[in-house]
Amino acid sequence: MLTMDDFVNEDDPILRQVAVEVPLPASNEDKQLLASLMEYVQNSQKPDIAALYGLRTGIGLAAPQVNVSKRMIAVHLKEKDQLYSYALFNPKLVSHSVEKAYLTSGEGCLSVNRPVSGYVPRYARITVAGTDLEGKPVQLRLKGIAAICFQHEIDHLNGIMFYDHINPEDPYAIPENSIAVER
Ligand code: LHY
Ligand code: NI
Repeated sequence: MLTMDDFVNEDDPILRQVAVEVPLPASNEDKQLLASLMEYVQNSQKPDIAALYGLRTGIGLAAPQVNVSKRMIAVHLKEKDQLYSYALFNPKLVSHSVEKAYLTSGEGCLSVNRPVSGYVPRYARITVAGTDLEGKPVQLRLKGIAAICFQHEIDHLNGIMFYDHINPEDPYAIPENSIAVER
């Protein structure tokens, strides 16, 4: 099982690399890693297990964060009684709205051990395609926190950190044509 010891530091150059596609059908090794990304996120949301192993709570995780530069992400979150639980190989943003969205509380990152303030402009609605652990193609239409989380994780596969999107002149400038999303 993954713990914080498996995470790279914020300054690790792997977080700035473009991760490679996972050849499909996925190898057992790649499947195991993707399953462990999901297991981490789920465990991190169980207070007893998180406390026992010192896990920082998260809703999403990408392989480069655990030192593997391959295109895999796991997202596990509940929003308005809907569960979004997806472990995907080669997730791809296939389309997005013109309208943007930002979390009013800003974003954090399991790879960043310091608070970073400011609004992170994201697309309000996205369509993501990828392949699940069983090798089945998946296509998702997302909005709200789920859309924001998927964009944050897919950014990690492209070497992009959430704070790259914050307006350096005015971190709390409301992004143009955007809606506010409460966590
Ligand atoms: N995980 C963050 C987490 O707290 C993702 C996230 C996304 C935070 C959007 C806040 C807003 O679960 C990661 O940093 N994964 O990369
Ligand atoms: Ni992150």
